[in-house]
Amino acid sequence: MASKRGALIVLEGLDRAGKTTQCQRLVQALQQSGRPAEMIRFPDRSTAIGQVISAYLEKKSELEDHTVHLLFSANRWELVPVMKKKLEQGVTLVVDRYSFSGVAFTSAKLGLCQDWCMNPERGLPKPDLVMFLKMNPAEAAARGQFGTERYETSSFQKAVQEKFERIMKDPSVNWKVIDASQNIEEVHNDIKAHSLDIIERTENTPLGEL
Ligand code: T5A
Ligand code: NA
Repeated sequence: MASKRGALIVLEGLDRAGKTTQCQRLVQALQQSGRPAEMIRFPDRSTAIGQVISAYLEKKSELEDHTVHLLFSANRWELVPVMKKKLEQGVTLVVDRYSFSGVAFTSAKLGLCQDWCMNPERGLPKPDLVMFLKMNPAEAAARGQFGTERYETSSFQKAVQEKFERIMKDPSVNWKVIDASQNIEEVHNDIKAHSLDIIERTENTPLGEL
């Protein structure tokens, strides 16, 4: 590779673990230190597919379980050309949820197996680092605005947590567990340290595939 590429950094976790807050803080910190960085979030509710997903999450529409899973996946695939271009240009992408949310949430619904859920994600750009913001589902639920969207019930979040624990056992993905019950600044410092390290270590390596 002629020039240094950006890193693909993903934040995962239960609803209200602080992913969006931390993605924004990380992008800001990277930019302030002179490293080009941008944030992406999934679902990207701005696209045509994203609007279908958003209506489903807001319980304004019903969709069959496999169908909605494939829409979440398609919503990632439609962003791949832009993501690859930015990474090649040296921009680090900080991503708020990715394939792992897709697999954890759908497989937490009864009857849909993890392998089936992972298949449409195969071939997507592979994150250089996935940080799991770990916290107790009950504590997460106590944070602001919990309980309005489709998956925001404590029993479902507990099932999602168990799925994430299984997904994190995959040694082909670079997982780091972050204690998300700390205050915003402490969580940020942990995330920033891991991110600076991975940006340096991946800048001369090729981007992988899931
Ligand atoms: N989904 C998603 C699928 O089923 N399949 C998929 O493929 C994908 C990608 C939408 C839903 O879609 C599902 C998963 C979700 O159920 P979303 O749009 O990301 O996902 O959900 P949001 O509602 O936007 O965000 P979350 O609920 O996930 O919250 P965050 O981003 O984890 O938390 P954040 O940063 O917004 O913080 C929540 C509150 O906590 C406070 C914040 O100020 C805020 O009020 N807070 C803290 N308070 C104390 N201490 C800290 N350390 C704090 N950090 C944040
Ligand atoms: Na969020």
